[in-house]
Amino acid sequence: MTVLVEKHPGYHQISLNRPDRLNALNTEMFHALMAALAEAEADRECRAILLTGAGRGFCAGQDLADVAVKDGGPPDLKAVLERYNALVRTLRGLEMPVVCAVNGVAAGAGANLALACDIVLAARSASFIQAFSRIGLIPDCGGTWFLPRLVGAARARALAILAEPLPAERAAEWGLIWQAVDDDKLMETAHSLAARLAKQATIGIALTKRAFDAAETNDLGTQLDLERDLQDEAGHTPDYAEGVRAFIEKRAANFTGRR
Ligand code: LHQ
Repeated sequence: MTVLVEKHPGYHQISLNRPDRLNALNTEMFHALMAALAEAEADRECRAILLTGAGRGFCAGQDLADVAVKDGGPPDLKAVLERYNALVRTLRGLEMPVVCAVNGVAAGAGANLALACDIVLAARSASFIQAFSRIGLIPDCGGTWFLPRLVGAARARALAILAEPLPAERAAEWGLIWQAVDDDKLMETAHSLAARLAKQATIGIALTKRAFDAAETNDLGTQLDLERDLQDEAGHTPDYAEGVRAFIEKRAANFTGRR
């Protein structure tokens, strides 16, 4: 099984599982990952996802053995990228938060897959490598979009061109990720975060994700209009009614995550 799914109360843990290849992505793993995400989406009890990797790495990007240039020329890289693009679009569009626990090296598409998630934690020993330039490629999986937005143009360009490993702690200092965590605390921290998110107002979080993504291309006026519409949608959820009621009654809210 190239991807493992563990169901916890309120959330699914999805683990990339080719540890001897540092969880490099091949076609089978791609399909298994898409299926795991679809399963989480279809499960009404699932209100958050925890994505991580088995073994000492998070994900070493595309399995290079599958895309080696042979006598007939390069493989169909456009087809490979169509798959990656579908994966990134799916992650961003999921109507629930995705926590990524980067347990070890995240390279190439593996690094940018992590950046597509909503809240990224990384073990202190983990690192992020925009490995693409080492093999003559450009950052994909949204790398050229995520990097400058997260760390600014100067750092984005140097990371992409030099392909030097960025240690987790510096990644957190630079705003590439949310938090670097001691190795032995990573999974504990990630699980408690996923469990906490699974009790939050899920639709509000989904609409927040949508608003942030739209803000990347909207002008302020358009974004204000979008916030008005999404807030109206959030305001019609039972969780909004419950949230306000709980505040007034000075008790913890009991959110359902439903529309
Ligand atoms: C691997 C891989 C790997 C296969 C480690 N493939 N086996 C999109 C579309 C089309 C084409 C291409 O790409 C893309 C997107 C991309 O993702 S491009 C970027 C692809 N990824 C890379 O270039 C990273 C390649 N890996 C590495 O540079 C190193 O493995 C890192 C720095 C990640 C980790 O280094 P180490 O900790 O020293 O581990 P290692 O290199 O010894 O790897 C362990 C094993 O995993 C090893 O196999 P072996 O049989 O010797 O034990 C590696 O060959 C294998 N492996 N990454 N991407």
